[in-house]
Amino acid sequence: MRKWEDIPASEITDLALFLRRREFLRSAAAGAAGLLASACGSADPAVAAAPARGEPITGVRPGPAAFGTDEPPNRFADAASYNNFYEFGTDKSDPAKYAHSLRTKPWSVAIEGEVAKPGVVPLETLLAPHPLEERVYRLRCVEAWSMVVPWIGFPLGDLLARFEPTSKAKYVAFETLHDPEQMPGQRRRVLDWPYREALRMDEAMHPLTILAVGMYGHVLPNQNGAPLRLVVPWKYGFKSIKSIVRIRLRETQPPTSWNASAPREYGFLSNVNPEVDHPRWSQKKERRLGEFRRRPTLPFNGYAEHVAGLYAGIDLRKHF
Ligand SMILES: Nc1nc2c(c(=O)[nH]1)N[C@H]1C(S)=C(S)[C@@H](COP(=O)(O)O)O[C@H]1N2
Ligand SMILES: [Mo]
Repeated sequence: MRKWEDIPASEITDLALFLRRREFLRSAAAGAAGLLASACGSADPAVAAAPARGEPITGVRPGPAAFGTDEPPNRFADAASYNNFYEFGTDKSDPAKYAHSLRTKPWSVAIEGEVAKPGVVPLETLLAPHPLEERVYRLRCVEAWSMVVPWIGFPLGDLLARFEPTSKAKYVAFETLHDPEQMPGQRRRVLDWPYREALRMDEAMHPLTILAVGMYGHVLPNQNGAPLRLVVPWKYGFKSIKSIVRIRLRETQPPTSWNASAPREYGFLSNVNPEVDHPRWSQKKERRLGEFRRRPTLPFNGYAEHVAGLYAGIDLRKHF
């Protein structure tokens, strides 16, 4: 057997992570047991239990082979317990603890603005015509961590086409639910609620852009944006808006939450770009969840062959 001091540092860090994970799982299990044992009393509902999976989704077909990746997906438990969802708090562990207060049934989405057929549509009706696909995408957060997730969803463009965008539709704006009762983080004005995001029409119609309803074969956990979220894999994670209740097609560029709150730090396009630093940190490298070694960040998060053409002739340092 190898002696402890012969193990290279890189393996020790992985081992340390592994052991800490074991410890975490054990305390989570103990927490869950405690919750059962004391029907009422001191049990802390915010105990970080292992994240639960939603209902299984069946009949999902694989997405286009060209968009696939050989990289192994992150663990479900990591993707569902390290989240940005400020409506439930600003800590990465807050959404998994608190997002249970979001009621995702019933759910409707308003489709409005520059469309021939606007309407407020129940989620079931909205989803009905769209075959679900699995799309294994990298998502790169602006805070320099990344993950690989098998999403279940369908192209946003297919949905928009049904509502018949007018010739004036140049942008698509999205809004998250605004309800401080269900989303306690909205009681603090860390952002100007509701959370808003937007895409140019050509970005929205691009086949890489999807609306997701599930991940890892199951309905999305609330903390990952149930029941309906955007996934735009070549842009920084904050463009992938969660728990969408409104989609508005517009002629002019819509305001977006992060751009409005810190325009020097977050541009409208927000394409993943290792050459353009965030004013407070570099964007050259990223850390995949569950790993310690940092890896280089790729232009357009590795999707350049599919989307670089959308930005031909645009100065991407100026339009970051
Ligand atoms: N409504 C809403 N959507 C949001 C956010 C948020 O705070 N509120 N955070 C964004 C950010 S910064 C990231 S990195 C991704 C994280 O998605 P994930 O938790 O599924 O990994 O969600 C994005 N969508
Ligand atoms: Mo992010």
